[in-house]
Amino acid sequence: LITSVDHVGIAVADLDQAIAWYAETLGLVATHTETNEEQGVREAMLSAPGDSGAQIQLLAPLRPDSAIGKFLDRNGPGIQQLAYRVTDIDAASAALRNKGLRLLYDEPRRGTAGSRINFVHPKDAGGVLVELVEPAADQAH
Ligand code: CMX
Repeated sequence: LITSVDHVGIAVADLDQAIAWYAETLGLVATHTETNEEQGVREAMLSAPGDSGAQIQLLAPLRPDSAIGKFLDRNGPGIQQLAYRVTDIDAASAALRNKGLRLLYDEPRRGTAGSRINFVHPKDAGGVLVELVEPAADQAH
């Protein structure tokens, strides 16, 4: 059901500072930025120039009581999630539920660039917050 690693999500306090650090230090380019009110984040997707593989997602909180706000409070900046790409998130969610894993949402919600997302609770996935991403039809590659 999983086709690839889609992205690794990193919590940051200041999105613009982090984008600049990744560009100047590692040469990664921000290909997409957006605000997701429901998730309480401002986010950016970064890639190495010309690379169509897994991306780095920088996540900055819109509010202190958001998932990223709480993560920063507890841990400081760092890796917050690992996201796997799936072709059918409804089937993937059902398969994992059948194995006894807790999915955080009853139904997928809206993620980056119109994708559909859900999460496996980190306590059911070896301490890793696992995101499932079904890209929007026009974004799949
Ligand atoms: N990675 C690994 N473990 C984590 C974690 C993370 N990101 N976040 C919390 N935990 C651990 C905590 O350390 C804690 O462990 P202990 O009990 O051993 O101390 C436990 O999980 C807490 O679990 P909880 O009380 O059920 O939940 P929290 O209030 O800490 O929230 C979570 C955690 C995953 C439910 C919440 O962050 C969430 O709903 N995440 C999904 C949404 C999200 O992350 N959105 C931002 C990204 C948006 C996007 O990708 O587009």
